[in-house]
Amino acid sequence: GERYNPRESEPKWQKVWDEAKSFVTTNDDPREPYYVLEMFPYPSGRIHMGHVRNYAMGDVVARYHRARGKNVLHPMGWDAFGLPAENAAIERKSHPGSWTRQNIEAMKAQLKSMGLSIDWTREIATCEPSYYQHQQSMFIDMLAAGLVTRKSSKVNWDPVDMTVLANEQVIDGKGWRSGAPVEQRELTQWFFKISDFAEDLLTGLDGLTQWPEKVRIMQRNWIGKSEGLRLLFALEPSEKTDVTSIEVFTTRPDTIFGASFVGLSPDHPLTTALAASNADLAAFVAECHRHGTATETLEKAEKQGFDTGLRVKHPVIEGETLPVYVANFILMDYGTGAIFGCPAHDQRDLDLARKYGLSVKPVVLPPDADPASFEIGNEAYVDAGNIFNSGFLDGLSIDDAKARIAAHFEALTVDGKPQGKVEVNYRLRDWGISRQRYWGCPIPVIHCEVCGTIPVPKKDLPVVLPDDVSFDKPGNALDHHPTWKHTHCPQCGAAARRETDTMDTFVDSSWYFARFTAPDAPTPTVPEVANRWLPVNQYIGGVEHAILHLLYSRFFTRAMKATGHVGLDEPFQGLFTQGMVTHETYRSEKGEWVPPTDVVLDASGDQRSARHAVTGAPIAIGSVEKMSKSKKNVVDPDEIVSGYGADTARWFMLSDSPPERDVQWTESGVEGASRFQQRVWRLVNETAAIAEQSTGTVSENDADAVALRKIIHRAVAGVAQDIEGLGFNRAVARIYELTNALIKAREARPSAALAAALSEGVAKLVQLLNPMMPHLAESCWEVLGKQGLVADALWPEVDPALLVDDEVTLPIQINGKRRAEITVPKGLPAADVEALVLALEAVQKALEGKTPKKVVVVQDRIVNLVV
Ligand code: ANZ
Ligand code: ZN
Repeated sequence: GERYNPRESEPKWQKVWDEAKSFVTTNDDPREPYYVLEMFPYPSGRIHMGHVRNYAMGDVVARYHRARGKNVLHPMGWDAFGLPAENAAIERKSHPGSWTRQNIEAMKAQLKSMGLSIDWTREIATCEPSYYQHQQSMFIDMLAAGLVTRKSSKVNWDPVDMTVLANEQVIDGKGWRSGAPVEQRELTQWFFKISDFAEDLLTGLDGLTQWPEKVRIMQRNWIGKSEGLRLLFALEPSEKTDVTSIEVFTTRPDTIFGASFVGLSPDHPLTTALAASNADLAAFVAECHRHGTATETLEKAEKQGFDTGLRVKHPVIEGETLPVYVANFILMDYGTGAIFGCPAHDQRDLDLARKYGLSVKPVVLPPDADPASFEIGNEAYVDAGNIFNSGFLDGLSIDDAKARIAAHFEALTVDGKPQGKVEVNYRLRDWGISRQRYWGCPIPVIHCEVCGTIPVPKKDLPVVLPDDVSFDKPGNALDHHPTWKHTHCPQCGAAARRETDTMDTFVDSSWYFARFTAPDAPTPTVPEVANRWLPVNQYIGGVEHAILHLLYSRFFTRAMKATGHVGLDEPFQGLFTQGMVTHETYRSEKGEWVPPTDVVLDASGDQRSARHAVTGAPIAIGSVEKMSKSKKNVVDPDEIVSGYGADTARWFMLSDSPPERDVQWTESGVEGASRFQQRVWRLVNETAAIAEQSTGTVSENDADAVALRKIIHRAVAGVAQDIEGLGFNRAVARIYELTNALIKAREARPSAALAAALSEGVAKLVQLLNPMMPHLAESCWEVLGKQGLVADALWPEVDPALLVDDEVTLPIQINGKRRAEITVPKGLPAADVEALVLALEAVQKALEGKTPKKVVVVQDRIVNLVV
């Protein structure tokens, strides 16, 4: 017969689905709703293999639940604001909008060529006013609800991109895009008060049982709840300051007897006051500011301190005093911006102590350590143990000592205030959303000299980005625009200035899943509609979004609830994070990276070698790495789709590894997938011919037919179970098995009964394949002469009787020794089993003509003969 031709068939079916509106979802459909969503892409220009994997998985889930009779919502959109568009505009002297919209068109065509079951009528792009006007409207609601503030804060400033960076955008002290060393600046910024929700976001994690545990742990750590003590240290009188005490925050008050210094943040008010009359200290503080504020940066930077000359009284050791240092690793916006240092049990404190010769006194004794000889080297001891060297705390566990010392300080006073106060702290900071860039959602406020900061009235929304911008000068093109920012105060009418900051693009992606439920509504959401669809039943995306995007979305959903836009807290019921797509790397003799398309692989035995496709020059095969432009080990989805077809690419992506792990793209793997496609095609065509001739029905008595039907029904049940558990590779393995069994049955020149089972099996195979290779499945469905589209067919019914094992194999023992076995129907009466056993050749031989004294049949378990 003819080979299957995906190049012809795939566009044909895509057109059929399109015209039939097969995947258009309505909100008033009475069927049970099911919402599956893949993280929407940034329109960078082209889709990559990571997208193919992500969307192939989502499409399997969508098509499967559709076959299960659900009303499936499976939308797609574009995370379309952001810096790369501006950078591209600068490079190409074009406009970020036209660059972005062109990319969207190109990528949409690519996605369409994958045959995804997406409702394109719901497409949204976050850069369009039709989307961001609602974001502006919700910003105004959130401002009114007290969920937004404006405050001056230290920010990470990227001196090349001329913008503020979020902490996460600072990698090793450098801007994530520019690579320039990040500086600190003080700016007035807009913030979402995510920290108000710290406890709720933390406890909410307990309910997210369909999320990967590792993601929940990352979120927990990010929120960073710690219970500790605020503790006052009385200052020794000094002419340098009038201040009489320093308040620190500690989570380890049990180590107080090991304290050897008090540390202040470079931004602590006392530091600032002292620096005013101390040039060396002022220089030290300035040096600290030359580095970013990201926690990660501070952890890695060398610990530096400055001795202020001030001393505090040791709070538990009579007559002792401790020096007060300013230290670069102490943050002003955590705790109180001041600490006490216990070098023996904190690495940062130890680094500082070793550098400046401060005392290191251990107070926690590791289990089994000798108190007389235990010493700290260059590593702080941070694990469990009992307290020693600590007066009235000696012998207590860490937890008991914490409680004991907290009670001790709570009962004392310094400056007339309690010396200690138990306190809960969160590492989570408010979300700074101001960006000094053009290509983002304008923050809808107006600054009036008389009235202050006034929200833009909703009737004046959207605040649209001006199109006529120039990027000649670095910085914010909105700010440089000749007229845009000049406006009038909505309250008093005086000349006023528009806010020129735009929102962090993470805001755009914090609610798009809700907008998809009513993408054309005149309000941000239609709450009844949103509440019916949400939470997203299954969200699928990269683990790189495990913290920020997911945390921001969880916050935003709560904020939308508080402002009446949705009625729930958690946006994503099920979360799945897929692994990456990797490929071998290749290098020329000169050490340059060579793309896979230029490489010919040879194999002789176990030895693999490679040469250049054109020049024949030898090429070294390198390690397997995540596909990346820098290593040139990328495979272009377009080439695969035009060469092998979308189904082959999808199948390979799903088949080769568990979906949470990395998958290695190989030529041979893709070829295997392509061959499988042809095998299925041949089987279906051959079976269609047999089915036409065969008039037989499945007979209960045809053992081969019953056996085949069992295989078929188990595959149907198993594939369903695997897809529901997102075990796509296991589902694929089952489909391979079923295909092999069907091919074997066909080659056996089947009886009429077997032929009927075979044609049942082939039809079901096509339905199992449909979520993964939907184009092939439609073509097969057509060959089989089935009504309608397989995309609309309901998932095949499983006959439960065919799932139970109805035969058992019993071991046969003669005088306690295993001699044979027998397979019998389950529950066969003992007398029948005995007769069958005695008739067995192996048993007769072993009995040597004797008659057994006793035959014991344990039903469905074992047969014992005593001779
Ligand atoms: C004394 C001590 C002894 C500490 C010891 C630790 C170990 P978590 O648990 O993450 O909340 N700290 C407090 N405020 C700080 C700030 N603004 N910047 C930098 N470090 C600060 O961390 C709390 C601990 O980090 C606190 O407990 C304090 O050091 C330090 F053996 O106090 B600890
Ligand atoms: Zn005004």
